[in-house]
Amino acid sequence: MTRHVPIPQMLSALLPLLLLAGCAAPAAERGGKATAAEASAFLDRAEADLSQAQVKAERAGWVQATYITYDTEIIAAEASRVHTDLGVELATAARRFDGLELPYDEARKLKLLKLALTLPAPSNEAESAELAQVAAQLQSMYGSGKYCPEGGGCRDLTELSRTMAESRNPAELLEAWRGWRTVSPAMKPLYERYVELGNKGARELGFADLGEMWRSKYDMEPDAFAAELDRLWQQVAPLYEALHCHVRAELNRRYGDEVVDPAGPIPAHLLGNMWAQTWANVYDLVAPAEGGAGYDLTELLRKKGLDEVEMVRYGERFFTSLGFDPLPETFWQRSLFKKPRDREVVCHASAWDIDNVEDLRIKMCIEINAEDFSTIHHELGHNFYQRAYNHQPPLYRDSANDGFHEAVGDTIALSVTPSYLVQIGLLDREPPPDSDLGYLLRMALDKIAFLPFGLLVDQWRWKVFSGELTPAQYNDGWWQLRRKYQGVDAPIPRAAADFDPGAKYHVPSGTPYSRYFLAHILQFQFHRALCRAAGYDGPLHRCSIYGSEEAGKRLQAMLAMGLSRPWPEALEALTGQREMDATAIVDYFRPLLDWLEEQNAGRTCGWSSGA
Ligand code: X8Z
Ligand code: ZN
Repeated sequence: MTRHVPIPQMLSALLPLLLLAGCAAPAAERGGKATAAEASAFLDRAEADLSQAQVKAERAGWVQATYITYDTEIIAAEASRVHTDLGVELATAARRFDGLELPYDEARKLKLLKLALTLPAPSNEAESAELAQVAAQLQSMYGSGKYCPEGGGCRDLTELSRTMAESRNPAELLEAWRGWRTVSPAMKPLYERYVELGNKGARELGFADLGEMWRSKYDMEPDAFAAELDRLWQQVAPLYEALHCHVRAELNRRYGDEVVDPAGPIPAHLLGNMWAQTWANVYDLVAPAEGGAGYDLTELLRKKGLDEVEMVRYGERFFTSLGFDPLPETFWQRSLFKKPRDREVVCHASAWDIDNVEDLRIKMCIEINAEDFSTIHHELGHNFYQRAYNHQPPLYRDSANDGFHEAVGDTIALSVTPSYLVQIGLLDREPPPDSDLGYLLRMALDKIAFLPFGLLVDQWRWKVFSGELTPAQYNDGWWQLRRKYQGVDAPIPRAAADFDPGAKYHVPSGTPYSRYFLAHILQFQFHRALCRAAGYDGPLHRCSIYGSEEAGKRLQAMLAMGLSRPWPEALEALTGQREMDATAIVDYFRPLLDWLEEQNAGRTCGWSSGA
């Protein structure tokens, strides 16, 4: 390898090997067969060095994300480069133990080491530095992006999202939708480079492309993982199609044939969300005529006069009610809860574990509404998971698979039921049983509506990484998938120079997305199992595990495993099942499906994807 390796780093990687061999070069270095003892020493050192580089990259990343400037971007890129280079170095070095009979942990850790990076850099020094810079720049461009119409009055994503959620004026909605998409075309050349260099890095590590590397992280063959996603999607697609049909019909009633084709895809600007990924903000337009949900959580939070920190306290108390320790004082001191007025930050919510032990934080521009109340639980789920596995060796300090990490906080949020809200004093009395339908419909507008979006973001990226979509086809390919899976279309013509995928955080930030699809299946599986552990046997949508130590113990046991065992074992520890299974989400929404089918009788359902 021609790449420069910092001398202290190289020495520290070799030191245990030298010591083990009594100062003679180790067998592998002498051209002999590597030994299990050498593998173990190599891993110890790799874990220590990687952790150190990771902590530095996390700190620099935190500062960049909470204070976007020319300098913080460079500092973060440099720290990330050092961490990535070390990761690539170690993944390559780990190959020398290929084929060696090893104890379980050594074999698993070597495998994890080869898969650990999300964005592997090429071994060429200049290319690695360029990739780190491109990645940091994309992140900044998204975070500081603004729509600035002629005549002044720039609006950022928070403001534009408010319009998307609240306005019922198609022209206003269209402007906000289109406006946010003026930010991303400038990302396109950078993204092309990101794809080229990321692919090169993945190929050097032995993968066909970066997409194959991402699909290889699930304790199964990459093709089997893609098939697994398809299988799960087939289980839930009828539910989505029924919801789509009802929502389209009601939007058509509201906006007319001019705006909503009663038999075609739904225009993407009418669904209450910038990406049409969740639709709960248009609940009032599609709600049952009688027996609505009976309360509005946003209103309750505002009436109570809660501030951002108090919202997070509610989330923490849910976890402590299950037996988890409260968050450390530093969480409250170091987190970012509120959008600063005087500097640019990446507002997209995230949870951090800066030192891989207990320096836990969230970064979120909290708004006082039901959506953010739920997102707070989502983020805290990450933090409680991180703390539960912090006793594991560094390479095991992660979730069983990335879908598990995304599912934990959402699982808890499923327990934020009306009866729970009564228990904690946010709601005066429980709504009558006939409000269940409204409650379920609102949940479906979040959870069911999300599923095809959760699937398609990586379907698009896999095609981009494999070269099936060329840069000239990036945007068209995106909309083909949006039509095919979501039955949603762009409200106005799009051009090849547009880069609509770049208007979604996870594309410029390089965050894999299949994890959220998995999480939306898994959270219902977790919820069902935890409700049973809590001794509950009524309808799943009314179950809250609040205060159940039994459920808490079950959850803690799985979280504490981290990544030490293949995910089916972690799943089994919590649910008794070894397979991801969409029957739980289908069971949860069963009463709604019956109602949707009644509503849809006589309606034309489905859409032509026009691919
Ligand atoms: O990005 C997130 C979290 C942080 S991991 C806020 N989510 C996805 C999104 O916003 O697109 C949660 C659900 C899907
Ligand atoms: Zn998350």
